[in-house]
Amino acid sequence: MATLHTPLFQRYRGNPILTAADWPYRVHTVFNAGATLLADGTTLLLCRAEDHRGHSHLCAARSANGIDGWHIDPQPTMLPEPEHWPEELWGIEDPRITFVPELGQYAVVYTSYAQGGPGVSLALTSDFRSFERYGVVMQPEDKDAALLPHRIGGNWALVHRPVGSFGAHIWISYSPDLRHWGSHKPILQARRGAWWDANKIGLSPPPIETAAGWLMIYHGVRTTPGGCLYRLGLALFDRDSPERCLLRGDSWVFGPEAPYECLGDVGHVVFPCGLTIAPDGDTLHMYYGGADSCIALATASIRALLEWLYTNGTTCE
Ligand code: BMA
Repeated sequence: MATLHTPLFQRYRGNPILTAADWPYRVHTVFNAGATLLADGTTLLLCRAEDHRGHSHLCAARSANGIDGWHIDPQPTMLPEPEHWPEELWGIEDPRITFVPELGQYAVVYTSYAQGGPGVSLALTSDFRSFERYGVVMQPEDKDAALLPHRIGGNWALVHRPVGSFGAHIWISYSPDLRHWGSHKPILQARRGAWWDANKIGLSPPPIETAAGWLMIYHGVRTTPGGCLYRLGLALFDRDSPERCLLRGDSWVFGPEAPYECLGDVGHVVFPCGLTIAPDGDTLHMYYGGADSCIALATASIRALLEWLYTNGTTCE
């Protein structure tokens, strides 16, 4: 029986690291930030900022150590542009960042939200100041998406979470050009019944490429009479065929416990969209939204996460 509440992730003592009170302009909340390391080692967070209409935009915060001393853009970094991109009418949310060496650019994959529901949009940037939008790459209802950093068998690969009568499971799709997507395959299913990840699952940060395969931190949602609980679990996918799930943990590895994770606009939510890996190649900094109201940091060892999966994981059906 796997251990619950393992100390695989350590919360930073100074959490939350960023809140609306830190913002140089008026916002209601900041949460669910994408993350990356820039070439000079600076940590960049692309934060979801919600205004007082309830609409979100993205704002960059930069820090030398990824912990404190954040320099936040004085104005929104990426605003919805519904005049050109109608799918962004109600905002842009939950970015995941992937550096793509072949393009020499960062891919930002985010949720665009309008009357049709949430969909997945993609933009490329080299500086997080200007963005080349590709528009909707997965039509509604779909979200929780990230691009893998290199082609797989000649095609780009996008992990995402469509929702339909078939459920809310994690899928992968492929494209020759980042615009035309196909070969859609479900890769990880929400469980049913009395499981922590019974009702919906979705990719959290972009999958981590390791020698053992793609390590995925995913969120699982359990609907309860008191509301939804968002927790995190682990799964491992084949490095050459990322649609092949190798192992999945039965228990969650991180869940809402701290006050800033339990109290806020949406309580009992931990929701990471980004992580960075330290120069040691093992220590990851996971940035997550707490209760849809702040940005917090937890650290973990990739080696320890993999060891945990080997010990506690079960093979995927
Ligand atoms: C999900 C997403 C996240 C949010 C979470 C909890 O569906 O919309 O942005 O953090 O719900 O409210």
